Amino acid sequence: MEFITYEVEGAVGIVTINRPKALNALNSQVLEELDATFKAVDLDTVRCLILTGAGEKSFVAGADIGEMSTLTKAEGEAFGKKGNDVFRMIETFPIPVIAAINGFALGGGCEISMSCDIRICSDNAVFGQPEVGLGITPGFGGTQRLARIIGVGKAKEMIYGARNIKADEAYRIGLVNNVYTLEELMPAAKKLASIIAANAPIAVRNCKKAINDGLQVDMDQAIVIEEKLFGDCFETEDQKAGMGNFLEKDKEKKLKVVPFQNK
Ligand code: DAK
Repeated sequence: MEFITYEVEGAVGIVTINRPKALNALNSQVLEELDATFKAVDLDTVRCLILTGAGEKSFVAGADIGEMSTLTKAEGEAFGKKGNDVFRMIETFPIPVIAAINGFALGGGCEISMSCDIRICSDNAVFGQPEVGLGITPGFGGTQRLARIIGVGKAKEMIYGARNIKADEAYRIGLVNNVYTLEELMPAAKKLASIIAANAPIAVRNCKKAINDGLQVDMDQAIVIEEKLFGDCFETEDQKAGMGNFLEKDKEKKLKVVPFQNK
């Protein structure tokens, strides 16, 4: 791997896009390495991932403009598909992914953060979809995910106007869950990831699936999705241990930690 580093701390995996000379811009190689990194995550031991960028200036400054500038229509579609496949893989990844946004999150950078489950950022972060200023539409799901996260009106204002926003506004409109200083960002991300990782892993996975899948369908179908995923939990040791501990009034006992087993 030239542009991605991956470290594991306990049950938390940290994926870092490491191309700081280009502000971690996403070229084809970065996308391919991201794909390979996620596919290699050991899901028996890792329960939550953090995605961040190297350096103190940029999370991801977008898709690589140099690489995109010479694309033909067919190549543009292929590049878009490559990105979309990776972003969708992150969005539907079995375990939660936290974006720790340490600076610029523009274009594809804003888009990859929106493929993650939860976004937190440093106070120097800048978000935006500058594509219309470059003569293109957002191509990695920006038109779709931004509207779903912050609402249609705000998303249209940002996208049509190519208007960047700072961390405080991103927090105000719900694009990020919290803002930290740059020094506090990774410790906060790790703390959040550890809290998630300490909970029953199958239940957490099923929550992610229920929320994501349920949002794609109407409420009648959504609650059926939830019912099935809820039912699945009753085949797990965590459900028996978790409820047993409550009934035994043993508040000190932690949930029994069992390695996740695919059904
Ligand atoms: N691509 C390639 N290189 C980039 C880059 C990018 N997006 N952003 C920055 N760099 C490089 C710069 O070229 C520079 O390289 P050197 O000149 O040193 O070799 C280095 O990073 C440092 O950047 P600056 O010198 O510009 O640093 P500043 O602090 O002055 O400015 C900046 C920081 C983030 C404001 C500025 O770099 C900037 O405006 N960057 C571009 C931001 C941007 O427009 N991002 C959106 C890209 S468009 C699609 C698929 C995908 C997409 C669209 C369609 N389909 C297939 C339909 C996605 C589109 C995008 O993401």
